[in-house]
Amino acid sequence: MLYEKPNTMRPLRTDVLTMTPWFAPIVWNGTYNLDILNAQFHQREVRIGLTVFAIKKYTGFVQTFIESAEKFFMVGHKVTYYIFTDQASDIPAFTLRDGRKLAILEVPSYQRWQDVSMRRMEMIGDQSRLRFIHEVDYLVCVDVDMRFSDEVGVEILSDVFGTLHPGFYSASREQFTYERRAQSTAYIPKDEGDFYYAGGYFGGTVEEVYRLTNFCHNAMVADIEKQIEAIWHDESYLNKYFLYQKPTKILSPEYLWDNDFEVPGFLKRRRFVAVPKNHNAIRSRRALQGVSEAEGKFHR
Ligand code: 4GW
Ligand code: MN
Repeated sequence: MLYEKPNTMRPLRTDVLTMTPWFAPIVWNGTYNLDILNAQFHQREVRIGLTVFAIKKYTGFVQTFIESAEKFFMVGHKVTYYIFTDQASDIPAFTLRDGRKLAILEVPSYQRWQDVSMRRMEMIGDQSRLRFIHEVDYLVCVDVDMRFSDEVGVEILSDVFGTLHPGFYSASREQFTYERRAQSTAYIPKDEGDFYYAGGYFGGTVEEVYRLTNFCHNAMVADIEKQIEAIWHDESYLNKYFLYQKPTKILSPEYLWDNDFEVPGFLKRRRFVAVPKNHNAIRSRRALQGVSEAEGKFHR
């Protein structure tokens, strides 16, 4: 394999943070060589599971999601799509590339959308233990109201990874919408926190995803007993987990973007973007100083 020698005296990106203070890479275009990484992951014959939930009306997002993933997600690797749904008959049939499979997991629906969102943690945890551990090496767990619009490959894989929320990559600690009530298990004090991670994109080895989802689900159940629900649901518990169990890799907003946002110069690629949906009255917009209305919108 031929490629340019890394140059000790020349950083590949100087406009963005590419490494956390705990030495976890932050994945930006231009910081890695995909050919080298592909060779490493092919050598290990790595199998990747991609989980999404399509409950109630969200079955309508599945077709675009899968078709775009076939073009851009982990091309050339072994992939299994795991679609959790309450209406298996609404999931269309797909012709997949070689080495790729699709499994439908029938799960209950919840009346409140907050529960639909939060219970993902419990269901991913359960299936990690029962099924995923026997079938794949890594899991990538994402929202379904999205489409892939550029390559997403093995550069994202690591023991446990999170993704910078596109509305908060430049926000201050005080602006992060962590849970601020001390009674909640998701509580994060004003003077703590590294990044604001998105609820809709995390992953890692099956074992690490089990630990993460199990923590978030247990924290949520503990809160239910105290009759409190964290402000941004599963996202709040995920942010609490990552505060003390720091991710080993972090994906830049290239991996989770909303085309309603103005595209900043440092964002060289938009690999996975929100599919526009009606933000109706059910979805309260958060009021946030310093963060634009478009960015607030990202949070229902
Ligand atoms: C408001 O009426 C709703 S419905 C908010 C979320 C709903 C929902 C979410 C749903 O009815 N069915 C469903 O499968 N979901 C799953 O939860 C789906 O995978 C979705 O991507 C994920 C998170 O919800 P969301 O994408 O609407 O959240 P945001 O607006 O933060 O992207
Ligand atoms: Mn979403």
